[in-house]
Amino acid sequence: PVERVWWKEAVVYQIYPANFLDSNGDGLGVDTIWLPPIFASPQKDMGYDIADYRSIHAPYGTVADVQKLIDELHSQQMRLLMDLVVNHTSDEHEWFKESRSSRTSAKRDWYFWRDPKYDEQGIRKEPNNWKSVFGGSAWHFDETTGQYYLALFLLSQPDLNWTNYAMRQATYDDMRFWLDRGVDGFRIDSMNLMSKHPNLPDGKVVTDEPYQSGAEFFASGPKMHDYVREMRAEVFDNYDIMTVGELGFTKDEHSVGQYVAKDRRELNMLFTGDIVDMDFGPNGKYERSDFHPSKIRNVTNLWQTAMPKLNGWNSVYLDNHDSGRSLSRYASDAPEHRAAAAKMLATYMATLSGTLFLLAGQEIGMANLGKDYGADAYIDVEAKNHYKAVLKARGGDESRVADVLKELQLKARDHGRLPMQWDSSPNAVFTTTDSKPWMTINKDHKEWNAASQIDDSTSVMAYWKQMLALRKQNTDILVYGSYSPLPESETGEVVLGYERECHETGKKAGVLLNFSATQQRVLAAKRYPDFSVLVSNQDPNFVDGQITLKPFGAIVLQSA
Ligand code: ISL
Repeated sequence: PVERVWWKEAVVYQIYPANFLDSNGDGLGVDTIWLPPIFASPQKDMGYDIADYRSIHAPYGTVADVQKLIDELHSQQMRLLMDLVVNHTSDEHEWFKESRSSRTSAKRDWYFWRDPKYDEQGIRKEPNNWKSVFGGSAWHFDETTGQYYLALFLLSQPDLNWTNYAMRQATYDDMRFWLDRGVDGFRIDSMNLMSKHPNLPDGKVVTDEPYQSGAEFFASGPKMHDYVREMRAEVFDNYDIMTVGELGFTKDEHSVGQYVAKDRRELNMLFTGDIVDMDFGPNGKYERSDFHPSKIRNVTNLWQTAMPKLNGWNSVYLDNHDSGRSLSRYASDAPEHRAAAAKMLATYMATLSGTLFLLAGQEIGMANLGKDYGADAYIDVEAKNHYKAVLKARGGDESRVADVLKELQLKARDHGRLPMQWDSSPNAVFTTTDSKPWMTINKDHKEWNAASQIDDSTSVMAYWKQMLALRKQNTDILVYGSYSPLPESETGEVVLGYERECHETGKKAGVLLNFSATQQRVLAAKRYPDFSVLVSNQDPNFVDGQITLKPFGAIVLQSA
């Protein structure tokens, strides 16, 4: 049997700090809050560029305010998860300022500094061909000392050199600073980029662009597991906390197992990212690739079946601040389907094994910005850089980048960062000022908002509450139970079906989810002659051993 722990049963609610307001106590049934970085930062990457890990970005408050938040959450048996961004800092961090000041600085080696290379014409070149995640070279020349520094994200986010022992110790001290104040765990940003290949070799040339990914030399490098284990032994093990690593680039079963297999004493769980990448192209996020329900079937079956074998634990999520809303990408935000589709996705999440992570707004069916928003609505660096680069490559002609805008309308990080839609008032109550809010407020908030759903028993929010309550009541089946996929021959191509079973009691739940906008007949009903309907987003129809699922219909059946 699987060991029971609080963090396995947790329902985490991710709040985007720049977007939220406050809560008035109407419970959704979540018990843990994840706050992406709220620390002192120039905000070039919405706080993922930290200038001081021990102070708070002034507009958000102070360390004392966070202490109050922690204490209040604890007094309500809730918990706080923070972002731990230690692959890189801001260039305004004292460590970097000192490191950059001279070649002999005591902190020089805390970051990656390398001499330039020169081509045959004597022209200065970067130390290698690695490309930044946000475009351009990952190396930046610093006039002060005549060397380049490495920054895999923005040039203002220099990468920390984890081979340096003193840097690691200083970072562990920063972690203890928050854990000693009662923080209940960390989501570890860009976790597997901390160990790079010691020689920083050129990445394999796969495109005709000047810079190449290079990920094979900076993701899950040779020392990665030593660092995670050290972090765990020196810091994490002294507290009762949860740890979630964000895993980029390497996400095969074997590599994943190495981080989460219980006996390896590394992390509790991971975000492998493949669930948010299902409509990315092979050469990049903004390349066209249609979502098909077979993709979610494959990813779900893969990790739900693999994790128990690996003796690890799953994270269950569909949305985060780095992508478009799952509702718009994998289901439907068309007016006639939106509520059913949001409920179907809620059914999916709440009936899988793992720790749940909801992005604020999912519970009211928030969607992407509509197709009537132009490129100027997108303000995140990733979207902007990509748009500008393609526009430039196509001669600056706006009429030739319609395909790029189409991809942004699906996947830009901005959608995951839309201000919370509290009500139908002009600024959705998110802000009371008359000045322009920092970020577009989706005009669909007039109809899709919390206020209109809170007392409506048929709303998406009411359905989420029901699903989360159901999950709590059936922890033995839905959190800890085994997972078996239903064969496609019984569900059809576009319906995802699986069974969950409690190890101790043998009690079962059958889940059927229609990921299409058309009605589907499902043969799997034959399995369930004496099952009852536990929950559904439609009136279930049983006819001759078949179930008819309406567009985006969802049914959970339960054995007696
Ligand atoms: O956002 C992405 C794709 O659109 C990812 O490649 C992302 O950059 C990567 O998963 C790392 O993300 C994390 O670190 C970044 C930050 O911008 C992201 O918001 C954060 O989730 C740099 O700190």
